[in-house]
Amino acid sequence: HAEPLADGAVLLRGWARAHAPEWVAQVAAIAAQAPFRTMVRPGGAPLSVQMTNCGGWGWVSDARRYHYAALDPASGRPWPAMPEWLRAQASAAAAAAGHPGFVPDACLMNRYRPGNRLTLHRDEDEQDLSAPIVSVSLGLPATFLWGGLRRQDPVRRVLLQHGDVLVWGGPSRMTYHGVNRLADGRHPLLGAERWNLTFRLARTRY
Ligand code: MD5
Ligand code: FE
Repeated sequence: HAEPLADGAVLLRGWARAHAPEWVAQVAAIAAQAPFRTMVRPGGAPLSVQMTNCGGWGWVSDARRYHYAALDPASGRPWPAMPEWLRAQASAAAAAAGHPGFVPDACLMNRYRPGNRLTLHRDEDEQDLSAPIVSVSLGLPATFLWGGLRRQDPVRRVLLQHGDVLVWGGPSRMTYHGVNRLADGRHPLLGAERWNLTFRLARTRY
């Protein structure tokens, strides 16, 4: 059920659904150590989505910059380690999408509540842009906005549902993308929330 969306981008519909309770338990265990929090953007405006991380590196936004940090700024301690189960799932999804050998060192976790959104952006804080990103959606559905290589390019809308896995690599790695405001709703596992996990290679291994 691999659905090519563009050169290098593959949607694995429902790939994570069978093990969704395990995904939820893994994320809940991480959030118990490093809680979801509202980050601010350079300039000071808060991000709408709440975030946390696991792995050797965590993506952080603060009033000065976006960057990857080894320590959780809220606690001063390292981010929780990436559980081996999550790492293996991300590697398997990448392989199923044509990117064998992907070993992520960072997992950013986004929590959306109704009304939360992610404005159009590119993921460009990673050192090795040739590595793919594996994105896992859980809970309420969301409309993913998927543009082109330039901000002003037309945007496609793709509904991301519970258990969907998107793999972005190659020429599509640097496309502009975002998420529309989350509509109200209720999901059996997550209630009125959507969780999105993005597995990345933040630092080059060479
Ligand atoms: C989300 N998260 O649903 C999305 C899914 C983020 C983010 O955008 O930065 O946390 S990840 C979708 C994605 C990742 C990397 C590249 C591209 C899309 N892309 O080229 O379109 O919370
Ligand atoms: Fe992104």
